[in-house]
Amino acid sequence: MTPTTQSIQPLVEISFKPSPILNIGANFGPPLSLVNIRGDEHDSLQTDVLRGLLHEQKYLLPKYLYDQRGSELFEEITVLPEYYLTRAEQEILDNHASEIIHRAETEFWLIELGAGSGKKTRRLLQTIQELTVNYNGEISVKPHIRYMPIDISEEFLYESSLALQRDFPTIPMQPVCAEFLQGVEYIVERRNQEQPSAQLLIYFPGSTIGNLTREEASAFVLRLRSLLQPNDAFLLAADMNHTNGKNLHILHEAYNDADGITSAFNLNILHRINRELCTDIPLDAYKHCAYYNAGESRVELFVESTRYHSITIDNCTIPVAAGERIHTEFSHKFSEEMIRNMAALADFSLTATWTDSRKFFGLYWLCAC
Ligand code: AVI
Repeated sequence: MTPTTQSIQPLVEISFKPSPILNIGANFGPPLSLVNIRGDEHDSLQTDVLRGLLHEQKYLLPKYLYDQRGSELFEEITVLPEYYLTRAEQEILDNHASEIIHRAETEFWLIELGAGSGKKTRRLLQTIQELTVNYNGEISVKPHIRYMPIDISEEFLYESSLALQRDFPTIPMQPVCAEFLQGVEYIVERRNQEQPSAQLLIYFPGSTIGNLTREEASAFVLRLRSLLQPNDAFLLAADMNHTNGKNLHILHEAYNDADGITSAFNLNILHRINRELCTDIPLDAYKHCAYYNAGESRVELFVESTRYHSITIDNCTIPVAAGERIHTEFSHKFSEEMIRNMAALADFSLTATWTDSRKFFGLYWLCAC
């Protein structure tokens, strides 16, 4: 596939607040361009929904939770008092960003899986920017360091990268619109051609790895490792399971908040199907269901039917029993041991672990052996 590039115009007005000790000009910073290697292929909602509803244990693929409304609801989830994950990861970065960035080689490219516009990414970029201060207290562009976020949503990636480039003008940025591994493959090729000595540091934030099945997660880590070269690193964020003493109640509440935002997020998948496939799923017949399965170390999310009805899609009528559950998402949790083992199977070695003060969440430095 031929990459297309979209130039992001250099900025005339820059709305960052320069630190008093640093001398940053308003037009400072490299130009920014977005590479799109995603192509035109799009998901087939109808095929996927039909396949899932005809399965013995009915399911809907979790990626369909994230339409415009679903993404907005997820943003609301991240600030809920019960949803500790985002704050815990932020706490780790607030306390250890410098240590993390100093573990990297002098020449490195920070790759983020998911368009990072939020506080977590900013914390890392702030630390990198501090590295670029010279002895006169001025900062300069350091071409040996780059920030490259990968995301499938071109618009979101473009907007968030633009804001970051404005605020961190000394860090060269190259957003890549692609599936995660497709994007890493592209970046690896560029590294090999442009700066073979640069270390790749792949940051996978948010415990998003937990939304894959265990098999998918292992396959993902294995494939990622196969793309990397020795000494590249994988900075993996993962929510912890109950085996280090985390209360089961904490895990349950995080997905059953008092304001019903997680419920709205989960049930929104049915709204989306009705809207996009013109189906007539009776929304009032469903309720949110989420619980922690300690045996599997995961939260399981379903939408549960409260009465018998049927769903018709493409001339196919599917009965749904009262009490029947349709699976929508897994959120796997990990002990440090589970991370170490998954890493070892893929030829990564766990060389550093950072946790928040309550030991609810972990950030793991996995070095490609
Ligand atoms: C995106 N992901 C890490 C969230 C999680 O915690 O598994 C998705 C989520 N689903 C319900 N609440 C949050």
